[in-house]
Amino acid sequence: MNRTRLALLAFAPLALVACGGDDPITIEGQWARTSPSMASMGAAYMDITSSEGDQLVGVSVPASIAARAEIHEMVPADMEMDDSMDMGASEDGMDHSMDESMDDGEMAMDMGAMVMQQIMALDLPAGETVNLEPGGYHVMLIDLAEPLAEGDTFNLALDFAEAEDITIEVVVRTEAP
Ligand SMILES: [Cu+2]
Repeated sequence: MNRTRLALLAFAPLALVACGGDDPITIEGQWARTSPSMASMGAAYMDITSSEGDQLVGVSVPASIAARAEIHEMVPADMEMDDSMDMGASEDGMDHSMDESMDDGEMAMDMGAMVMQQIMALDLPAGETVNLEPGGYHVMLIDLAEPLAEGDTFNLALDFAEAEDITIEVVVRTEAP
């Protein structure tokens, strides 16, 4: 019993650091890569946990990395035009979705007839870890200044509906960590 209590006490400061003090958002396992066959596009992935429930409503990277960043989801191709399409998705975003799904042979094989589209808010249910991963939700980096090179790092700013904005450092990898 004493041992358990000691272990909990020892762990508490670590937990605070991981959550950024008062911040109820935890980000883990972040990484990014250049789209395998489209050097002008990149994607960033991570696991996000909100202890209180929140929404990710915006993402941005320095202009030295990419012209802009968007939150994307993968949907079956035949749903692309139905009402699940967010009003905020631009024509530009749709064109890019189609290009990406056609050019990325690996992804097309894995996903079948899946395309990606922009979403304006990613729900983060309280206490649930939401995975941004290849083939699912991701942060799209559009118009990369130059292709991401393995080992590079860059800052990614995450805006939340409730929590304070967080900026994380993302490492470029060739495959998931
Ligand atoms: Cu995308």
